[in-house]
Amino acid sequence: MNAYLNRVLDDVRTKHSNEPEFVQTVEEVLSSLEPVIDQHPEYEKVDLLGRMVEPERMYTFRVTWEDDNGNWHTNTGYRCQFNGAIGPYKGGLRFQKNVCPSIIKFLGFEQTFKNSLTGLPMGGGKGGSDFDPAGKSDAEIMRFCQAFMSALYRYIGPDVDVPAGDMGVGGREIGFLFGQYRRLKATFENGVLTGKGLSYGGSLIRPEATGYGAVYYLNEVLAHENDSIEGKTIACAGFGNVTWGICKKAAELGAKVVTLSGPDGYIYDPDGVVTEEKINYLLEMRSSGRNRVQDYADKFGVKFVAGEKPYGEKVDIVMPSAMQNDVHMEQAKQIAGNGTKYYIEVANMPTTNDALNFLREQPGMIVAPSKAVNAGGVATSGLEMSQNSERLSWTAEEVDAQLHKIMKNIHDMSAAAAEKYGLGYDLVAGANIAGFDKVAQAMMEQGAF
Ligand code: 2IT
Repeated sequence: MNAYLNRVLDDVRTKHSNEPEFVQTVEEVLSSLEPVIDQHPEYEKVDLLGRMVEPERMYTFRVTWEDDNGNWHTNTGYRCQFNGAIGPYKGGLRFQKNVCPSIIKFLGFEQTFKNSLTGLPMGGGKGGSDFDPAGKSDAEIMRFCQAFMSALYRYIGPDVDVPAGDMGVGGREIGFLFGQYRRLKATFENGVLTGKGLSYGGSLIRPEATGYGAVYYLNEVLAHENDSIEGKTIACAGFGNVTWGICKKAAELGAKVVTLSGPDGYIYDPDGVVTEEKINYLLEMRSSGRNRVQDYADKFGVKFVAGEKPYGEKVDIVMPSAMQNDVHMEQAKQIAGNGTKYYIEVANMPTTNDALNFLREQPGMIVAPSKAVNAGGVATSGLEMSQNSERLSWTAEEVDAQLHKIMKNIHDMSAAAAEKYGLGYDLVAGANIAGFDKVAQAMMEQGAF
């Protein structure tokens, strides 16, 4: 690798040795950029990469809340405003026990490139808290969200930073967060958050968007291979909002998702998660707060495998849609051994770097990166922001048509960027290069920041 890239990477490894997820994503992205850096010696002069791996700013704040028994708890809240060169910071909030600076920064870094790929004017940001939503009552969730927003509201705004949901933050939480923002600011600035309910400025299709977008992207890959989605079997992981959207769109197009997973294990449903009853049951499992995928197996009488991941099942397409680093070398070898042709990442950074490189080297296997595949979620958040600023709402058909166009464009731009640098049909490198190009250009034109 080029000397400047190596220097930046070494600095990141040293400086962030206690932040493994952040180092991992920087290594993954920078490893694609060599041909670009070689062609742009001016980037080294202004230390463009050194700037890109340093968040513009990052807030850490105390969040104190009271549980239903009158006991008080203290959590840490974060908001990382990673890169604002092409638009207001934009990205989700994650509420999960393991949230820490490394996870927030890896997500913020990924988000910068992802948002750039959408073609919409959104910078990269991410936030959240080490609050564990499991087993909390609605009233506890409300009090936590209010306390969280009481600290966050001064750092965000429709033209400043626009948070949304991520793991542990859905429509219910966004409602409470927006209510508190409105109370504190005494203005109706609904463009400050996305993923809102329809009654106060949410967008149709936003709940479905990440999953639908992933399937639209998959369809572009299949078309490139003169293949079709009809009759294909898909292994998904997780059973959250994203997996739900994939099941729905895949079923509509004649494919079937045959696996789901949870912290307790995975299920295999040979008939597929295809009926309305099964697909809706995912929402029930989520809102029950039990966080168990075995409930699906019990209800529909299918196989449940305790403590295992679904990647050993033989399928046509693997779409890891649960969380970061779900697929290690062991799972990657199973996937390759099964002769799976399409490895379509969905969750943010679901694959360790060694596993990802292994899969990319498999002859005939096509690997698509999460920052491109899951970008339909944030893209539709961008469409929600447009509707809020226009003070009107688009129909589901209008939003879906835009989403579809954006996903096709992301695929085509990534393929073209890889092609331009002689890398062939390399969607991983192509997404990194295409996402980087726009942010780099904006930073260069804006001078030192
Ligand atoms: O990872 C992501 O792109 C999200 N959690 C959605 C972010 C957004 O602003 O809609």
